[in-house]
Amino acid sequence: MNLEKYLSITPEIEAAIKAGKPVVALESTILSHGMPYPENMEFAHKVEEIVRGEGAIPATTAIIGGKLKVGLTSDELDLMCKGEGVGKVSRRDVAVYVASGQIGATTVATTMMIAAMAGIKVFATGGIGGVHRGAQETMDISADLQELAKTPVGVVCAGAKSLLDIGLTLEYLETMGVPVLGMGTDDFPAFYCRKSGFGVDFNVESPAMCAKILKTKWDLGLEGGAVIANPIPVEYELDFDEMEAVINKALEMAKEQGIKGKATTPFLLSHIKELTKGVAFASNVQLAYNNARMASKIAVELCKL
Ligand code: PSU
Ligand code: MN
Repeated sequence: MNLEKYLSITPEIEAAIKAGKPVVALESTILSHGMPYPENMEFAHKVEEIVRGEGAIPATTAIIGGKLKVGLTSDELDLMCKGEGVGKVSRRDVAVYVASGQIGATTVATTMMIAAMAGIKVFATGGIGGVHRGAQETMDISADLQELAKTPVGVVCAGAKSLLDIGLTLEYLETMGVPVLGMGTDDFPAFYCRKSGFGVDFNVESPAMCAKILKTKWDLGLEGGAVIANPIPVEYELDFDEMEAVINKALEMAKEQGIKGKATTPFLLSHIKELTKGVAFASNVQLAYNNARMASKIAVELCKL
């Protein structure tokens, strides 16, 4: 490995990692491909402020100028939000983007990879990718799940959107040995909704306990990360049946238009936003803030162990 050549960590983040201070990774696909411009600008900056408010340091990741970036300048954040010419980079795309100097937004999978290379153990996002509905035929299973099985980062999310097959996603995670922890909940959340109808493996009562579980897992030499499912705050929750109808409509449109592969998730997300007239976007922002807060608390606790 020749990481130094490719990994570019801001001095602030590098110093924090060396000193054992809490750092929280944040992804950029949620900015470039998951949220509309210019509304995503406020989000990108505020989510970093929230992490700082909890006593941790934010580390948004991206691929820019042939480097795996850990920590973005304000201009770089804006570039990712504009999203012009910014590709969506999962594990298979990383070397191509670095070698060719193209600008890439990092998904959950690639943010985990880069975080692990830098020595960051906790990452906050909105929702993870998973097994898509109909995967029995399409084999569309997000690379996020394989990454969770092999890369040692705890991923704080609001569960997964029910545009995925949540039952199969949880089965896949079980097979790959990935713990699914619910923060104060027995239910695996469905992004906009606090409950998906499926359970988590363990209800974890506090960030301290969550940190202890992560530390123990890695002390034992168990590879991979964990899904840390943090339900959307009640006041921002949307109605499950209404969202189900919207998601089904978006899935129908994707099928009609022959949308496939890596375009699927961004297509569905943008149509869900249109179909809900922005209400879903407001919830999306709030659940991501909530996850950033929780991830920071867990990172702070992890540093005490
Ligand atoms: N789910 C969301 N919002 C997102 C994503 C997923 O609700 O922005 C993004 C994340 O970056 C995730 C990626 O890692 O989509 C998964 O894409 P795919 O299904 O192509 O692996
Ligand atoms: Mn896919």
